[in-house]
Amino acid sequence: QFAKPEDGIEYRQAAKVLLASHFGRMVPVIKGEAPYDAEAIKENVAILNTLAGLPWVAFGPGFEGGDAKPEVWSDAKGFEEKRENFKVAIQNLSAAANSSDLNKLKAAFGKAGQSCKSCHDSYRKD
Ligand code: ASC
Repeated sequence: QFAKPEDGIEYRQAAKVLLASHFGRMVPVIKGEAPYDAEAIKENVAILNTLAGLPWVAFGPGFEGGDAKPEVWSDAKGFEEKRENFKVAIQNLSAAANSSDLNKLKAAFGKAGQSCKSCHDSYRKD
């Protein structure tokens, strides 16, 4: 899958760049600074849904390094819990987007952002 660990690290970082872009671009809508286009949000969240599954294959054994703390590997169970929490948060965000209800979207968006931050606080070097 990856010829060398650096390729995996580059892959997971690239996936995170895209995740951050597709997550962050919804902020103006969440803040009420841009109009809520339910169809555009649905399309964007569908992309997020796909992206959200990508980084993890490159966090397995042998992919230590990059911005990841050693705890990703020494506390693999804790990291897996964060990953599961994120998966659920993105599923809930998809459901909220598909409901076309801005208030549901705002709530689910906030929880997804907390999930990102909670994992970064524990497992990413600052
Ligand atoms: C982002 C991004 C994160 C999360 C986090 C939410 O857009 O890049 O890591 O949101 O900041 O609190």
